[in-house]
Amino acid sequence: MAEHESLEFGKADFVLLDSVSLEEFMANLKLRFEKGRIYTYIGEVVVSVNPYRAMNIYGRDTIEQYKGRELYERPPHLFAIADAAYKAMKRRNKDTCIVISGESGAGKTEASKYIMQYIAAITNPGQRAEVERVKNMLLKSNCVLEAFGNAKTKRNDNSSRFGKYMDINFDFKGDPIGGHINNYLLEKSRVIFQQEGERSFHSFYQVFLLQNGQNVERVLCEGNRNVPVVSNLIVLLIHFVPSFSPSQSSINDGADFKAVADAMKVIGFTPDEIQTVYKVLATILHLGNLTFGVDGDTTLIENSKVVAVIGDLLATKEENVEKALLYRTVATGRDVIDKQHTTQEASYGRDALAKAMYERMFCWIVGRINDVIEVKNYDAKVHGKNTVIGVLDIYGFEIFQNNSFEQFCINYCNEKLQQLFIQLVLRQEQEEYQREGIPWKHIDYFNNQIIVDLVELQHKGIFSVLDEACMNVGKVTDEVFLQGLNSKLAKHAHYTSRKLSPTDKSLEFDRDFRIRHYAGDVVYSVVGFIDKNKDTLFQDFKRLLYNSSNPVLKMMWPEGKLSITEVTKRPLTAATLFKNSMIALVENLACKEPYYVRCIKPNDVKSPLLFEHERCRHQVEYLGLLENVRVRRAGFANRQEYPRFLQRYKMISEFTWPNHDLPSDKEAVKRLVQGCGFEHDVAYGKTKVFVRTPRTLFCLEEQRDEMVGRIVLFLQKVWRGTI
Ligand code: AD9
Ligand code: MG
Repeated sequence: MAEHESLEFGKADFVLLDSVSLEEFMANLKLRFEKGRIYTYIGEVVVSVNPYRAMNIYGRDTIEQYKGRELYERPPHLFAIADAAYKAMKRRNKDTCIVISGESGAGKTEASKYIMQYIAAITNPGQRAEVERVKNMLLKSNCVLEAFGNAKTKRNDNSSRFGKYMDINFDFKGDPIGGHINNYLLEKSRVIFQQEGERSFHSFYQVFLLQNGQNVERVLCEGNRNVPVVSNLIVLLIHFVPSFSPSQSSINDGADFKAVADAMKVIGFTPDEIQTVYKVLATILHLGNLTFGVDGDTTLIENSKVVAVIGDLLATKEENVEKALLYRTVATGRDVIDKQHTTQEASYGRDALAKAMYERMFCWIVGRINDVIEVKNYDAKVHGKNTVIGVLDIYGFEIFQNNSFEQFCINYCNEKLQQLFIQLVLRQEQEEYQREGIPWKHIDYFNNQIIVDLVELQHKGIFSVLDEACMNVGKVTDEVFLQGLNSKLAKHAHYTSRKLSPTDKSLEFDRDFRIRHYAGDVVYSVVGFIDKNKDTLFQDFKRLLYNSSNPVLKMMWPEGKLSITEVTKRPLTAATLFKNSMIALVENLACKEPYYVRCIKPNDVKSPLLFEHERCRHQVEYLGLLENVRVRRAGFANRQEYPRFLQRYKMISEFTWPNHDLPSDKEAVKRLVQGCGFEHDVAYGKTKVFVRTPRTLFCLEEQRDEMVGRIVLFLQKVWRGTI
């Protein structure tokens, strides 16, 4: 229970509600939001409502208030959860993780940054230079990754278009000594196409920034101090980024550009590397302007000047670029021939190249950051185990007008995280009470495993059906994939399509299917699923980039080294890669001690004033927050095996110190607890003692500290011979 907060702000912990009902929950959430209290606990889970305004609650003074304190000593805050994860790691030498979830725009990325800032602020009291360097890198990496991996969507002006899991490694003193970032499936289709009202990745606008109201043609034609590489370009129309218009009010591309350039320098990107990044961005924009035509039987590039510019940017010959765009090298038996593309194939290749260059560059940037932040010179034998706090900030559940393969993957990822929450918070907890024989009335919740299975199950799941469709030789269409789904999933309660529900006019024949997700219904259009899953990039492009005389670019494309006859293996599909990475992520999180932040988006218009009841209620329901309160309320904050409990607290009771003569440790613990007067707050399981409220544990800790102090004093006196 959080103290130091007046009741006029509502209940700081939902566990303290007079009765657990949706109405009471919502009333408390709303009251707190309106009073500017954006955080509320459910035990150790933080529920956060996006305030959509700057809050004066993240400064140095607030950090000091939370440092080293117990969760319930201060009003609810992200800092308290960060501190709890940090303390658990330090005290018990355990890896912990903070999982931040919620839909798009709910405030996950902001939360992850505050958590990192807090950890940076409370560590390294000794001001060791190497630790300061690591902290600085970790913080600076955010700004770079956001520039290249975030974009404005309809839901969020700074929407993460990739998933991010960051490990922060600590030494035995509890100071950060390094880290590692895993990135998940960047939404690269955004490079070539954005829905109306959305933008491409911030990086494009930052680099070709629109300072002083200059428009992009002028920037690109006349050059820009910051972007010398594009100074000789002639670009009249930018197809890939049609929304290349003055910055959005909430986004300051000019200022962000400076911050990113500075961060890249601090992280250690060399001038050549930074130039190459700009060149890749410029290449992508130029690719967008390439058009193809035919002359008799020959496919040709209509605006060949652009090819010359691309050749320059990629440090390769113009004719090599042209050949890679118009031909495909194929091996037929022992012969190798150049097969000319149709205009359609050439356009496909151009788009695939643009997407792949961006994605590869993004992964390369993450790799470079990892090079710099990885743990160095740490010998566990000498310094003890190095422990980890993982912070997960991934794209939130999203529903757009038009939902495609990317939304499907993003929403599947959110299903996986919800499943993890269910397993760790709702299910395991209840199972343990039953196992231990603690009287317990089962609390029902919706288990979304059925939807996770619908997507990922071998042979039967949607990913499998998609992969099967992609394996077929000959012309495989998205409709064939949809037919496959219809035949395999006709009876599934969470799947439907127009064929299966002919009267449902919201679904188009041969195009749409609908999934009933834990967070709501989403209609996906199958258009593009096959292509995006196959994710084909002609080998010719890989060779083109590998053979560039720009060493940085070459490094990004090592597989271009292989000749056509050496490339035999069919690469894994995008769906399989994503599924495998999600399964690995969940396994990784499950073996750490988890802390949760559950973010709620109060309205769809980014208003600091509006608490849209229906929108919020829906989120509270699908996040399972009410069930969380019920389990928590009926449950126990802490549990320990009897011998361990005894070991820690035996000095506070005359019955157990220094040893007890009771028939079992369980009996001894009972005696100890009775002696302290905590009987009402404790239950005894088969192997463990369960403590209901954290306050009891806190009192036990205080008494222990006092006794340990007295014992030490006593021993000192004995040694000095004064006793
Ligand atoms: V997405 O799934 O990446 O599309 P997020 O990450 O959940 O989404 P984000 O953290 O980017 O959302 O928050 C969206 C916007 O809400 C931010 O750009 C801020 O303008 C605003 N926000 C979020 N949290 C806070 C906060 N604690 N204080 C002030 C906030 N503003
Ligand atoms: Mg985000």
